[in-house]
Amino acid sequence: MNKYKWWKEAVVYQIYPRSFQDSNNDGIGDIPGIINKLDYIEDLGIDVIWLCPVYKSPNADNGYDISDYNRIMDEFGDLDDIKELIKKVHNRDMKLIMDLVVNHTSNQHEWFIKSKKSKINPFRDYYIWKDGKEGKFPPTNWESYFGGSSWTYDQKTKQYYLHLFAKEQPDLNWENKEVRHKIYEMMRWWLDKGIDGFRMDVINMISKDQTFPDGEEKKKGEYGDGTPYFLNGPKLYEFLKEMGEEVLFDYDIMTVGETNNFGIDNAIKFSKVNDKDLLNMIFHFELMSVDRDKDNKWIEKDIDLKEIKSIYKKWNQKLYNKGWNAVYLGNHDQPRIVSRFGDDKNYRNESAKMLATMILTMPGTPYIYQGEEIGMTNVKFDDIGKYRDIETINYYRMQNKKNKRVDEILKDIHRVSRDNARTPMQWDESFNAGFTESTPWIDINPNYKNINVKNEQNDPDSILNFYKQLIKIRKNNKTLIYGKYEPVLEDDQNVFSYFRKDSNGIYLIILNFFEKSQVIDFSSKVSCENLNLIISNYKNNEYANLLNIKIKPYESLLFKLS
Ligand code: TEU
Ligand code: CA
Repeated sequence: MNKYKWWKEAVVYQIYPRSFQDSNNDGIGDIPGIINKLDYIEDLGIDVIWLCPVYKSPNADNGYDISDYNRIMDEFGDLDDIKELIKKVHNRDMKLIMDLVVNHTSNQHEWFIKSKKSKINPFRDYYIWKDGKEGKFPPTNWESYFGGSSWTYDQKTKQYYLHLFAKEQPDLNWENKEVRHKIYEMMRWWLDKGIDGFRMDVINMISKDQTFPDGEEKKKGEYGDGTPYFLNGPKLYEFLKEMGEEVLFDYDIMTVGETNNFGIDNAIKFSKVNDKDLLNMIFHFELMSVDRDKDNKWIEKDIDLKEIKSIYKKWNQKLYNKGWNAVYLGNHDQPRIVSRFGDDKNYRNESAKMLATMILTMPGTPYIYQGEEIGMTNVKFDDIGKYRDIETINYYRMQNKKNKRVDEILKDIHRVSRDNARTPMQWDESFNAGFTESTPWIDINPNYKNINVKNEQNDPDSILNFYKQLIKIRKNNKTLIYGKYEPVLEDDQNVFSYFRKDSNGIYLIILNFFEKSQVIDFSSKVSCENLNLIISNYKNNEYANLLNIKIKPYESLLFKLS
């Protein structure tokens, strides 16, 4: 039996502070803005808020480049604001977890500023510095996640430093004991302020193969794939075990690792160390490449529902009683889920609810990204000047250099850009969607007059109200949290269906991922005397039995059987 834990029963809401609510009208969301909206979050039924980085940062990558871990970014407020936020979240019986970004810092962090000064200073070894190959090439051919080499040459000391992301995000040298212990100290400092855990940014990248080999070239003469040498590296387990012993094991907290390419065996292995909880759950990325090339996010691929099914089946069955999962479809790095996995034109309401049903009836802790609960969609800015994301802007530049047509580049950006998820939260139909009274740091999605919290609150059949109901249903039916997952109809190309089962009952979930209607006979799959429709995204009559169920476009059905 799965052990009961508060973080398994929690529903998490992710906040991207810059785009949530601007309290002082400078166009940038802030901590007091979040405090103003705590009623809204509580009312939704949320237990845990995950706050994206709010630390001091020059914002090359919107807070994922931290220049001081113990201070708050000026635009977001100060330490008193965060203390107040923690207090007010706790007063509502909710919890707050923060982003832990310790694979890299900002190049403006004092450690890096000192590190750069000379080859022989105590901070030099805090980062990863290397001589060039043959005196003129980067030490390895690894490509950075944001394009280009992952090494940047520094004129002053004539060496290269490693940055797996932007050049403004130098990678810390985790081999250095002093670095590790400074990080542990910082983590304790935050935990002692009362936060309830961490979402650990790219945590499986902290250990690099110290021989620094070249990666396989993607195309002849182009950058190489360094991931075999820094993903799940040789000392990852040792480092995280130490983090557990030095920090995590002393607190009743929640941890979620952001771990691309981790695999199920690692998810299990890292979930417990010395019988204590280490990484409670992880974000695996397998669903994030069902519509795109695994190695190049800009290359589109058709969604095959059978692939989605097999990913869930694999993770749910292998983790059962052995580990725990984080369930998400969207976040601040991904397009909006209704635009990506649903239909944001003809079936926005239905498909957003269908996806919500899936997220909230899966094993694992569900994560809702701000705006998802009102069915916010991707945005199509017609001009690159309107985009803010460093990855998007780099992509535009590089494709432009390769002479790709501007309309083609923009088409890719409309589909894939991280800014799709970063346009401001749409609170109401007033000027700038009630996000700010001045110019927002990034434009509001023009559909805000139609899609906004106020409209959703006023409509009993809204996506928002559907989320609220679903969250209640999940909380009141532990089978949906701890029950065993069993797939049905594995070969169907359009309909996703599964059971959740335990000694308290059986639930049957039916989700149509497409527009095509069909009739399916479930009566041969399970015997059942009483059939109870708990929730659906259509107004349905009662169902007498499981024979020949007609499934409408993007329909979702949650039944309890007895
Ligand atoms: O993301 C890491 C990551 O692997 C991706 O989601 C990445 O942003 C995307 O694939 C790029 O194509 C984390 C943060 O969530 C992201 O916002 C940061 O930019 C990144 O780390 C660096 O800190
Ligand atoms: Ca502000």
